[in-house]
Amino acid sequence: MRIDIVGGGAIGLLFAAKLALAGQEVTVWTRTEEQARQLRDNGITLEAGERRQSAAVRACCLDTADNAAIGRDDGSVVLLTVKQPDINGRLLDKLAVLTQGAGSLVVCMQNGIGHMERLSEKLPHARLLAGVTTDGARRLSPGTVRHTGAGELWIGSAGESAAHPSDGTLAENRQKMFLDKLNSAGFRAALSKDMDNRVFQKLLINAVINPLTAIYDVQNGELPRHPIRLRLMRALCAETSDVLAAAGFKQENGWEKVLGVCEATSANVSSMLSDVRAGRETEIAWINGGVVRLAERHGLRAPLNEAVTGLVLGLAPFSSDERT
Ligand code: KPL
Repeated sequence: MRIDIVGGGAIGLLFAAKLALAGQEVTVWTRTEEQARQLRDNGITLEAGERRQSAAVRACCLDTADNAAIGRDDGSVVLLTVKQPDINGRLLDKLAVLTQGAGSLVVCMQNGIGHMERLSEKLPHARLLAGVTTDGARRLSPGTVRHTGAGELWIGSAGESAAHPSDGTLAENRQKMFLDKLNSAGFRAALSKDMDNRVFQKLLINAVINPLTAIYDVQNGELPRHPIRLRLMRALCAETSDVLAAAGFKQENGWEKVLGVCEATSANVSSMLSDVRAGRETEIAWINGGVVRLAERHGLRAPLNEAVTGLVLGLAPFSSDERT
């Protein structure tokens, strides 16, 4: 079974390295030629605790590879690890080629909501699954990743893709085989029949922690340590929970879970704060922007989600024209 990992960020490198070390044939599809060349030449260095291992992988730049090199007639298992802003028309066209073979499977690991609909429109032939992981990883360089915490991976159908027609047995067999391979590679991976709730639960956590850590420029653990920040966290959590409840999300102890993640990932710089610090586009439009759109669909308003969306968009670096 061929495994294609799309995206050379922390999660992409972590999965690629561990699967390759377990003997799987893995191809990493990167955004830049430079990273693909480095991965081909030196492999991926995986750090975990005091241990450093090197994993050999195939690597190619997805944007510049020609379609003949991308297509897999025998179908593919794709782990889509790129961030939301990278799911653009060009990437969707390339994914359509990568998954053209019968029984292709795409596991989507993004934060936020809205992307599964776009992917299912463009990839009607592939089986789309949502993936939610609590494994922690930090990319130290384009070829080095640190596994910062072992977690769990849940995969399964979600949203409109839950009703997505598939070719049944072939894709389902691949799904089972893929889970086996993930578990043999040391991940704790399982199939979930409750993915919508898992996706919404992750959305609630990201909708509170990500924008506020980015706005206040603090690590996850520092966020609740200040009384005013704590008040804002609680208010954003309550508003988001109400929207998710209106959308049918069964929730239990949402607030406690948000605080638990702050504690468990206390030394983390959230993905949104890292994007803001690096001047990259953030996932705000799919996290809090996604909550605002969901609220509208259910006749509600979500003013705090709107406010943090505006503030994080305002943190985008000025273009050189605006600076002068
Ligand atoms: O998923 C995360 C992120 O940073 O995107 C959390 C859970 C907030 C951990 O940092």
